[in-house]
Amino acid sequence: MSDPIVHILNGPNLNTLGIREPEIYGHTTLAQIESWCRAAARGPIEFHQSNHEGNIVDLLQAARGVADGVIINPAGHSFYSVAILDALKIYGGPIIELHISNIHARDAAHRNSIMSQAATAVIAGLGARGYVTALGAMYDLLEA
Ligand code: DHK
Repeated sequence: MSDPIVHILNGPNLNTLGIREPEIYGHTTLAQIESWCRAAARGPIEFHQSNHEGNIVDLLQAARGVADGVIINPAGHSFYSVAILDALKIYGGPIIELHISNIHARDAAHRNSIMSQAATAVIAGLGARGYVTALGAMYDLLEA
């Protein structure tokens, strides 16, 4: 696929990366992550962050038929949002669920993502560089 379009969506509190719990999330800001993704992009990308569940649902609905693939860090929504899970199922294309931290090694509140039911693949624990890994993996999926 030439010039694949990838949308990268970020959930609540990821706008505070760089200052929030750096021992878990590191010191990289979301703006730095976006610039890494833009530098690694092989086609158009959209990069969004919202603290509001409904906005994430709107962004997923807008991605349907437009984005060839979606990378999503649902953040705190990962563990309970049936609305976002449903929107992921409606989207219809490949989805990479991304977490900066290794959620599987965390406390009970941050361990069991319901989003994985709708994800094509899950990346967790690679830190902020996981976004660039996810973008490369998305291009691999789209070319397969
Ligand atoms: C980010 C969050 O905000 C948490 O709620 C998730 C995820 C983990 C991350 O590792 O990127 O549990």
